[in-house]
Amino acid sequence: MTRFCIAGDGRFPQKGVARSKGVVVLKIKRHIVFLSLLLSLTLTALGQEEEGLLDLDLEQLMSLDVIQVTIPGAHWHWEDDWMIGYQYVQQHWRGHQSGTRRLSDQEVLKQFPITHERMTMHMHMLMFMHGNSDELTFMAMVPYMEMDMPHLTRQNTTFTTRSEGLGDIQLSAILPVYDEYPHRIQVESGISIPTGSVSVSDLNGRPGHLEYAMQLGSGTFDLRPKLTYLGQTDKLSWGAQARAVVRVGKNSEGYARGNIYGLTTWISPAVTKDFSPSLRIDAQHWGNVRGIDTAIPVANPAAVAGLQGGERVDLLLGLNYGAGVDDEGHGHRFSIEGGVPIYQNLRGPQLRTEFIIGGAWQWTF
Ligand SMILES: [Cu+2]
Repeated sequence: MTRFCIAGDGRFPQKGVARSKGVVVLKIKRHIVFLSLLLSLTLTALGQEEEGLLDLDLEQLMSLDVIQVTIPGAHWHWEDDWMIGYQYVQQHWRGHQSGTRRLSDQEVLKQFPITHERMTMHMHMLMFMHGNSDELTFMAMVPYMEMDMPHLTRQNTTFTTRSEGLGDIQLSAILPVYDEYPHRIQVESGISIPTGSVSVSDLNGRPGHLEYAMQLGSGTFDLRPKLTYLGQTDKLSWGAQARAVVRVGKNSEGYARGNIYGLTTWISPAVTKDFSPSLRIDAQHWGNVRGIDTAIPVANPAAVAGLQGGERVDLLLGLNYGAGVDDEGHGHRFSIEGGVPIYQNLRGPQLRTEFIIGGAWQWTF
């Protein structure tokens, strides 16, 4: 029986190739260079596609493997397959923006007694997947968060707040709804459980709760539906995913984080059987906080419920590698991905994203 694991970004046209999406810290002008490079790689791959396919028999085609490792759950598993994985994501914010306009620290300090110079988030996530049957895959994700925020006051003094701990555990069911070479479509029905704290105070003992973005979870049960399209030939994989995070009700502190609506699309030419770079664009809109946590001191913009929403488009570059993945899709996959925003529009003053970088490992057996 042929098996394969279609993963996240659907990058790999070849079985056993792990894909990674990576975004690298780049200056905006360099995006054009990378886009051109990816485009030429893609065109080359497309040009070779027809000939390449002739080299494969039907059995091989069926076992081609689409894996976008850095997009959790962008694949399904076949009956009795297991997968464990680990993903690390680091996001950096630096400086403020209001709408699309950048603000200096001094401009923010005219409105608030305190501003943030930057923020850093590290997310470590354990992933588990199991093919209950060919028609149903279960997934669980357990995140561990670490965040810090250096502050600058009008008196020109600085201090840093930190938070760390378990985030919101996510559970989902993935259902393949279409599988005709070279296209696949899957629906994911997910939920997150409010296991992450929403009453985190500063580890250094400052009074009150930390700002909304520094809390470890949403505090609400969140619906997390996704619709994923995956495409793959032996030379190229591509895909798109629509996602939403919808908060149900309000949390114990009297608010709900804004809903999130995102759309991502990617393309990944196979350079060798096991290696492929990837280019991904991710667009998202997130709403303001609904309600107010009155335990958060309103001394800086990140403490204001109405200054949390925004839109952002990120450009991400990745590298994907599959280590000894066999015909059944079993084996180890690695990927790294990094990116920068190419557009941000923020209900500000709000911290602006500077870059995102991360990596993932998945083992299917
Ligand atoms: Cu998996």
